[in-house]
Amino acid sequence: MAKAAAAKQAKKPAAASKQAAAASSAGTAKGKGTVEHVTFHYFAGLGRADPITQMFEYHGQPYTKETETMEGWAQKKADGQGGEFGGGLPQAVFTEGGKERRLAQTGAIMRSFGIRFGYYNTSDAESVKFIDPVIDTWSDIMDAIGAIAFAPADK
Ligand SMILES: N[C@@H](CCC(=O)N[C@@H](CS)C(=O)NCC(=O)O)C(=O)O
Repeated sequence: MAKAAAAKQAKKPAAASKQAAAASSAGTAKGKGTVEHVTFHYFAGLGRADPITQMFEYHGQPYTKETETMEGWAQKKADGQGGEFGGGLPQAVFTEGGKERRLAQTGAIMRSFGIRFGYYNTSDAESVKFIDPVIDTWSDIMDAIGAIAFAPADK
């Protein structure tokens, strides 16, 4: 019995170090997984760009915010520069492996960089359960505010 308890005790450090290894392989070290530079486009103010800015600041992702005006963005969209996924802002642009990458949709941008930085474990269903509702609720709030802010004057 004492032998079994001792064996169980001896196993504990191994389990603890396995856990620590798993945590470190999740890659939450600041600065890990960054790309050289991200330019994200959004209007003046924080709005949908707020969580992206916070994540980049916290993790140390070099970035520049390119402020768009309503008129300027409408013109870019008319000129076919609105991106392929809906045309709304924010959009994040960066170069990787010599190729320009453009991401649209707040949730997709957050998840994409969250995976790169190690904050979103794609093989753990709990990531979806605990992280996505925060992002999606934020988007819902922005949709509600946007419906008021961009409502036609007669509404
Ligand atoms: N589902 C999109 C919505 C994007 C969106 O509607 N953004 C607004 C600003 S908050 C916008 O760009 N409006 C102008 C447009 O759609 O061109 C997201 O979450 O990124």
